[in-house]
Amino acid sequence: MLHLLPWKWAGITPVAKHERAEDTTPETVRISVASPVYNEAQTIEETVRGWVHFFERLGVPGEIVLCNDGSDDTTGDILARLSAQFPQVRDVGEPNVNRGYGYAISLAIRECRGDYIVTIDSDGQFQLEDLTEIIQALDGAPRDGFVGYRVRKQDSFLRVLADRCLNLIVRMLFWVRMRDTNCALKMLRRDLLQKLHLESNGYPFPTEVNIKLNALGAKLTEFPVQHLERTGGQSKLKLWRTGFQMLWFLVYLRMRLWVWRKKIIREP
Ligand SMILES: Nc1nc2c(ncn2[C@@H]2O[C@H](COP(=O)(O)OP(=O)(O)OP(=O)(O)O)[C@@H](O)[C@H]2O)c(=O)[nH]1
Ligand SMILES: [Mg+2]
Repeated sequence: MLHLLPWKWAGITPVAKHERAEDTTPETVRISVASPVYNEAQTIEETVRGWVHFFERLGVPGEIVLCNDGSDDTTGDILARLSAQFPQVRDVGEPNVNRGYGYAISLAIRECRGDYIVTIDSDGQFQLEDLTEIIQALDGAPRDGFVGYRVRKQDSFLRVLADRCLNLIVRMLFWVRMRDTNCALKMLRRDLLQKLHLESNGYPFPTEVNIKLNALGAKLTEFPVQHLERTGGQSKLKLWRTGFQMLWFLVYLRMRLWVWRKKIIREP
């Protein structure tokens, strides 16, 4: 029955699992940041430098894995310069193809080597500082992960409304008790996240992660996140297109989880 659904509408292209490049600094990397980047020339330098300084200030080893897929501004050049300056910064994207938000962040996640992976947007609307206390207390309280909820989403009325409706639909359809089911900022155990079968190549990606972790019974803690206004560049999210894709994806996921619970497929 799953084959009857038009996959294209739901934006599904799972990233193939593959052998990663040789791991040269395995035990020094504790936290990896995985982030998608697309046409962010106006803000990316400040954002990445901010992340590098965040780890320096905290005294925690960290790496920053970015995936720039097909930007047609100077984002690629800026990332090349930053990677040359900071060995802990890498761009793992394919420069000539644009495959979408979810596909890009999946590629970045696949290349991470830290104990925990932080997923975050690269447009400067989220800050790693919201994770400070969690990271400082990590050894004392091992959890499967931490998922953010935006205290106040800085967006137009229509987008905030659409986000609230989505939240409600996800909570009802999937019995997810989280406050904000589509928040991009999370910190999850690497082994857990890299094993997850993730399929969305678009904006439903953060919701997919939350729904699948919830279905697997992961021990997650919610934390408050400040959502800032964009200071440069443009949003790539097209509300109607994304909304339509999201709804199709949720229909697909509902069916997939049902089939998984019946033990017809092995992973959610
Ligand atoms: N690699 C890659 N990154 C993307 C793509 N689309 C968006 N991004 C990145 O994903 C992040 C979120 O994109 P935005 O367009 O800001 O979307 P949003 O934050 O959900 O929506 P707004 O609240 O309107 O800003 C940004 O850091 C973008 O650079 C894509 O197709 N490929
Ligand atoms: Mg944004």
